[in-house]
Amino acid sequence: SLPIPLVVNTWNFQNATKEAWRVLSEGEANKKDVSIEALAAGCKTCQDEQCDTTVGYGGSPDENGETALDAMIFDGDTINMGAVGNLRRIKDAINVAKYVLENTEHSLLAGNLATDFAKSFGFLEESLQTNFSLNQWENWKENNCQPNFWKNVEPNPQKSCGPYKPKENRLSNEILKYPSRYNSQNHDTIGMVVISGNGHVVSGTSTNGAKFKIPGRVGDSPIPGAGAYADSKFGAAVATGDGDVMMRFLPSFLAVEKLRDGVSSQKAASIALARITEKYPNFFGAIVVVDKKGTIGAACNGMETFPYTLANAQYPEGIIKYIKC
Ligand code: SD4
Repeated sequence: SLPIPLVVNTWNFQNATKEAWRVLSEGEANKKDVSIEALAAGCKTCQDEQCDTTVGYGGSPDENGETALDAMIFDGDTINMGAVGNLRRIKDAINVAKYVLENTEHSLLAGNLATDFAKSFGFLEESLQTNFSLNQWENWKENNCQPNFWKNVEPNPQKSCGPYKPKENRLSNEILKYPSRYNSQNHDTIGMVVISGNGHVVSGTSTNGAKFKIPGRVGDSPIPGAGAYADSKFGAAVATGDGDVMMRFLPSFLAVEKLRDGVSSQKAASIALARITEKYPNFFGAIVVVDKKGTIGAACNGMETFPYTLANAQYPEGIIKYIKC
C-alpha cells in the first residue's frame, strides 16, 4: 500500500502528475487540504501540453473540424461534482468544471451555453483549432471521411463528406460486429485521483474526446460514475477509452461500489472492466482504481500494456507503472 497523500493518473502523463503533486504537497506542508486545486492544476498541465493531442485544444477534431472538450471534477467528501460536456472555444475545461463545482448547484453544463457560462466568469473565448487539428481533419476528409461514429450509413459517395444519415434497416448483431474505433494512439483522456493526507479523495478527467466525432457528442469523461467517481470513505476510480461504450456501464461507479463491499482495488478494477468486455470483447479502454489508503489497482483491454503514473512523498517526480492487458 502506497502512502497517502497521493496523486495517480491514467497514461504516462508525468508532468501532470508532478504538477498535481507539487500543489498537493505544498498544501500539505501548510496544513491545507488542496486536493481539488491539485487535481485541477494537474489536469490543466495536460490541457496546456496537449497531452498526446487527446487532452486540451488542437486535437481530435469533430466532423466539422472543431475541437470540443469534456471535463469533470468529482469530490469524494461531499459527493458533489462539476463538469462540462462538449465545451467549445474555451481551453481550460477542467477549471470551468471546477467553477461549476464550487459556484453552482448544477453538476454538468454543456455546449455553447457552457461556453457563455465560462465567458461570463472571465474564461477567454478562442479557437481550439491548430494547424495540427486542421491537418488531422483535412487528412480525414481526403480519405473519404470515414464516418467513424455512424452506424448503418449509406455508402459514402467518393470524396463527399456527409452529412451522413442512417439507412432504413438497422444492422443485425450490432454488438458482435462492433469494431473498436479506438487505440492508444488516438485516445488518451487524463483521469486523475488525488488523495490528501487527511483522506480527502477527489477524482477528475479532461479530454478532447474522440476523433471525428459527430458534433455535439459528449463522452464518458464528464459523466459521473463513467469517467470518474470518488467517495472519500472508500476510494476513487477513473476510466479512459471508448467513452461511448464505457458510459453505458458506469465502470467508475461500479468499481467504487466494489470497494465499498470490501473488494481490493485490483479486483474492483478487473470486475468493472470485465462488465464491459463481457458484452464488447473488442472494447478499448482502461480503469484505475485507488482505495482510500492509496492502494492502486488497474485493468485494461484492447491494447498490449497500459501505463499509469503516480506521485507521492516517495516519488515526488512521479513514476510510471505499466500493466499488461
Ligand atoms: C471519450 N473516454 O471521450 C474519452 C476519451 C478517452 O482515452 O478516454 N481517451 O471517449
